[in-house]
Amino acid sequence: MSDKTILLLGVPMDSGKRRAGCLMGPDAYRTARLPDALRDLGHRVEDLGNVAPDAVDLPEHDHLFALPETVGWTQALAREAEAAMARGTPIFMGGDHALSMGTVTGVARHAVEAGRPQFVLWLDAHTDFHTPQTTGSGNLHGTPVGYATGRDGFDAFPPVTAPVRPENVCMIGLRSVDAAERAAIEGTGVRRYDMRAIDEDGIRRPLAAFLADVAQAGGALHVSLDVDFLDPAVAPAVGTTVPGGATVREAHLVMEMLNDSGLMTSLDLVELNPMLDERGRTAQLMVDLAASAFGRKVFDRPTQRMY
Ligand code: 6HN
Ligand code: MN
Ligand code: MN
Ligand code: MN
Repeated sequence: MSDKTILLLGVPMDSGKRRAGCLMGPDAYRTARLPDALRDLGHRVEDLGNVAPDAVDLPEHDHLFALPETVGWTQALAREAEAAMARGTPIFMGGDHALSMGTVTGVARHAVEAGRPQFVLWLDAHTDFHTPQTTGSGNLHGTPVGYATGRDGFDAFPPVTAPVRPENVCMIGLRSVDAAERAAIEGTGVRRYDMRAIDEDGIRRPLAAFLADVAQAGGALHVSLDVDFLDPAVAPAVGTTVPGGATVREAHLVMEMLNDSGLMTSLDLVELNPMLDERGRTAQLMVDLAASAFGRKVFDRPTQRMY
């Protein structure tokens, strides 16, 4: 039993794409008893309620969906995320993946002030590496990694004062990458493991190597878990399903290794769309995965794994 202070922040954000429903995510996590699951593990849990977007004075954009609202969320979330880091381990209950524009840049600001490098583990079918110029869909949930790593073209958004080094980003679960994203990401040091890599070598090895680097650097580690990281057969409640995703056990192993490592400093749970769920099974699976990340296990392991 450990005794972390976990801060739950609801982010009822739906502006990152056209299909509505993610705004119900925070209440689905509460209904699926995420707070109790974490308390049962011995942690102090504070539900800080829901964040609201700042009002910003910007016109709507022809191509980008809900740009002003997304900028307002980014500004508010960066502030809330930075503040939460001083008090505990925040879990951002989304909300769509555009929320990570705010959460990642906010936690990175805190890390830089504390003199620690920020690392990001991106668990997703997608790289979300677009910019407002390259996105074909105009859906800004496809851009948060581009923004947080300091790519050009986000002029309408708050300036990124603490960009995350691409070398410090590790993506696992990839299986749907647009041509413009692929071209851009191939020139960077972003570590990317597609599903073929997982099929061939398993999920443990790349994650262990990344965690070893985070530990060695004394880094802060933000984890962003997109529901579509999981196979749609086990996690149907997401608008961007892509077949061939992670299994229930692969996902739990990632979370269990994160807990063993003691390295995770903040967590996003994103893209849950309760409108698309089946009897709450996806919400429940996400709660169970979060519980694994905070210490739920079947049996204790006699020795800590070496990273
Ligand atoms: N997500 N690459 C596609 C787009 O519209 O830019 C899909 C983005 C998915 C976003 O995974 O959070
Ligand atoms: Mn995503
Ligand atoms: Mn600060
Ligand atoms: Mn995705």
